[in-house]
Amino acid sequence: MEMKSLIIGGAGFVGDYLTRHLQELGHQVSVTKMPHEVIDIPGTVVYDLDILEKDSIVALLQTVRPDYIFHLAAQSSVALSWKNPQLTIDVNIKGSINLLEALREWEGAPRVLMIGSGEEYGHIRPEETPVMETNPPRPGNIYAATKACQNMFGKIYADAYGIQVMMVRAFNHIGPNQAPLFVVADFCKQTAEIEAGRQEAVLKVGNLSAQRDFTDVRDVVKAYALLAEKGQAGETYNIGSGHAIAIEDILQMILSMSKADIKVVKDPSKLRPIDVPTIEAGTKKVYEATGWIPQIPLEQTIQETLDYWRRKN
Ligand code: A2R
Ligand code: GDD
Repeated sequence: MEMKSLIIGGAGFVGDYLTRHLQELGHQVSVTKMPHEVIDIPGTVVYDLDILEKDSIVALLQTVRPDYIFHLAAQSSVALSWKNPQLTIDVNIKGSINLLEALREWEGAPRVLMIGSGEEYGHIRPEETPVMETNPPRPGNIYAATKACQNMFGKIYADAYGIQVMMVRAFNHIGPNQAPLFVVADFCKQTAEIEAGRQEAVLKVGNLSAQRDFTDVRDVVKAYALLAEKGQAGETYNIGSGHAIAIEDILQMILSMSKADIKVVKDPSKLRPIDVPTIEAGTKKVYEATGWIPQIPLEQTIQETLDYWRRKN
């Protein structure tokens, strides 16, 4: 039987890759987007949906009748969450509750994946790394706190109402087509612009000492599909590579891929009030549940991201 998948917030970075992956798996894919966004993937049915409108979610569920739901809609930037906490709280907290309430109202019983973040762990103690799902969350920024909240809602709705919802904590995911709001896309875009002579040979950076755990988005969406099928309701799963790397090392990797003579300069406007030092995923649980192991090496992802920005410029 053909599976019906609904991706909420599918016009973003991950949505595009997830749509294509689910199609490859033979799913019939419906995707929601914000009215200002465009989705142009053949074979998908596209709906406009603002998750702040709960009644529209119920109506959509009645129309699509999905077997699987992937909830990607979010204000996804940590940096922006410092500048616009209200928007972040509205979309990430109220939006998630709206979806969970809509799921209570609708008579169907889809399997739902809610995408949270490795940032939920926040202030991780040295002896707690790589961090496991059982670790207490100590969020260090507004975005992280909203995602920790979403995670708790998911658990409550699974336990109290039997909603088949699984929670993911996705660590940093990267690849071609990511918005240059995020570090790898940002550094690759600047490098490509410098090479093309459109930016003076100065690359502006923020905090280079942070260590984060990066995975190719194409590996990440495979984990999402596997967890939607095999995950256990009410459970949380880390999705990451299992290895943290300093942003300084990411920068050096990108610079080594360019022949341009580039000067690196700290831009104080890129620094965050708090930037926790290390976030590294413990990945045993997702492996045991699904057999998932990321395949694409970091160097390859970064090279392909840099080449994407070179073509785009
Ligand atoms: O920011 P926009 O307007 O381009 O649209 C984003 C959309 N979105 C919404 N969708 C429905 N109702 C809303 N009120 C609403 N506000 C924002 O969610 C965007 O198209 C999508 C999120 O995509 P990205 O920002 O590209 O995030 P990405 O990297 O695809 O991450 C997917 C999930 C998120 O939950 C992240 O927090 C997590 O993975 O890392
Ligand atoms: N964006 C950006 N730009 N970050 C920089 C820069 C810069 O010029 N220089 C250093 N950084 C550092 C940030 O301070 C942070 O420590 C790290 O690079 C990664 O920043 P981002 O790429 O903006 O991602 P993030 O870690 O804040 O959030 C991403 O990963 C989360 C999971 O760990 C997003 O994809 C979130 O949606 C996701 O939940």
